Amino acid sequence: MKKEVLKIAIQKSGRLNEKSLELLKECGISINNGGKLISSSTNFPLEVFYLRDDDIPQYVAEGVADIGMLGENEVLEKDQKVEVIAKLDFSKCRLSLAVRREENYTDLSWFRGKKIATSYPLILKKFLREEAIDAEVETIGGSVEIAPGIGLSDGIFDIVSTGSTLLANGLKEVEVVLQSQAVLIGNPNLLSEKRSIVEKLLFRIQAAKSAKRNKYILLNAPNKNLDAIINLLPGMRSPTVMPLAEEGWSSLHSVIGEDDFWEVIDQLKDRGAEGILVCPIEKMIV
Ligand code: PRT
Ligand code: ZN
Repeated sequence: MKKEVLKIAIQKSGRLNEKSLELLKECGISINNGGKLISSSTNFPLEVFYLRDDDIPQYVAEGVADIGMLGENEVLEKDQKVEVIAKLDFSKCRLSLAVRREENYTDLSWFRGKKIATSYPLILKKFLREEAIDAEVETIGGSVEIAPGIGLSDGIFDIVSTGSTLLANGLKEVEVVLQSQAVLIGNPNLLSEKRSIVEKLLFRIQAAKSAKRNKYILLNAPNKNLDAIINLLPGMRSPTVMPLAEEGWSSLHSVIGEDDFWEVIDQLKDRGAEGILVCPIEKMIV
């Protein structure tokens, strides 16, 4: 019987391409000569299709590809029959409404009767409908941020990341409509053999994601303060504690959230922790 191969669509070039390939690499998947239209993995039943992100939802819905990696914003805009299997924690951005800096913006009702330029008409129209705002939507392919400046529209609805594009074009962000990040989507009718490959891939993705969010921490602590320090560092089950050669001291190993580390560092020092090492984790199976 022919062995099933899972077909994944990723962006050919652009903001998502590198990160998508990097994630596959972190999952231990080696890809042959990337960059062509199709390439295959040497050590995982996976074939990679390189496409424009706009086309990925349709290809996945039609079963040309089984799964795909792209921005949630594009998935919502294309509104195809696909399911979101996992959030991937990269390419985070938001879709926002923005107006000229000098406008006296009060609230959403400002947009009544106004013209808004966007490359995301479906998401915008849905939002305006829900908020009962009657505004005109002007669909344009790109460079949305210049539309108010050239008199094409009163406001824009576009992707914002740092906000510097808005700033450079004399605009201010007034409403955040949607938060977005890269997601893994799938055809809803995958056969069980392909589903089990997706499960395997997901397991690896979760391990890579958890590893990124956490750090391995090692420190030396006086035995009398061990309980207090352990309370700050609960780890995966509980920290590992080993005696140091020096009497009355122990070495403690644990796992800590990247975001939590800076929160507890002062408390660790207050409790006598010394020689604190924080190291990256490559894979984490919880
Ligand atoms: O060629 P193809 O169609 O495949 O690519 P594309 O040009 O449609 O997409 P691309 O590569 O620009 O972006 C792919 C995805 O990256 C988007 O769909 C988002 O999900 C995500 N993403 C994350 C972003 C940004 N951050 C981003 N900052 N996409 C676009 N931008 C642009 C935005 O359009 C605006 O012009 O960057 C500008 C805003 O950035 P700041 O930092 O100035 O606010
Ligand atoms: Zn695109």
